[in-house]
Amino acid sequence: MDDDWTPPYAHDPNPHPPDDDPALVLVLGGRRIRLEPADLLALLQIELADCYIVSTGHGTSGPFTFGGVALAELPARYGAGAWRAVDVISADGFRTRLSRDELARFAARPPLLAMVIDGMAMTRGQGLVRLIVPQETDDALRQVKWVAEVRVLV
Ligand SMILES: Nc1nc2c(c(=O)[nH]1)N[C@H]1C(S)=C(S)[C@@H](COP(=O)(O)O)O[C@H]1N2
Ligand SMILES: [Mo]
Repeated sequence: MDDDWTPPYAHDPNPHPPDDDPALVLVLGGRRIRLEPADLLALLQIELADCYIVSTGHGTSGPFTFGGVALAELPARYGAGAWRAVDVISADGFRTRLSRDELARFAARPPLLAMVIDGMAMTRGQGLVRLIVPQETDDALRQVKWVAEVRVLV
């Protein structure tokens, strides 16, 4: 596995999108695959009801129903073999890591790359494309807005 970084987290959520480009790059086995929201919308869509964003700074929002692609779908779909974890990194340098074991344990409510919120297309301001990890209920450090890179680690 790559460097096991300590996330540069401050509980100081950024309300402003760093740029206008909602595409993300899937980094997998030496390849860099650019995926637009439309590419993700062409894959199997999953809906997760009763999701909350729990900010330790400005309170809890929700419940929301998020729609999108299961994060665990991407390594399989794009031909990763023995992958061990996925790093999800935003355009403003926020990030989280989900291990393959965690994603398997969470499969009943799979962490999503979300593009829909309460039946509406998510706006860039709302986080498009946003990682939603429904199992995280004590803070929102894994609810990464503006996903710019998904890096598959072997
Ligand atoms: N890209 C990015 N995602 C982020 C953050 C951030 O600063 N940048 N802050 C996190 C934190 S600490 C919180 S509390 C929530 C805030 O989500 P909200 O803007 O939907 O309330 O986003 C999380 N995701
Ligand atoms: Mo937060």
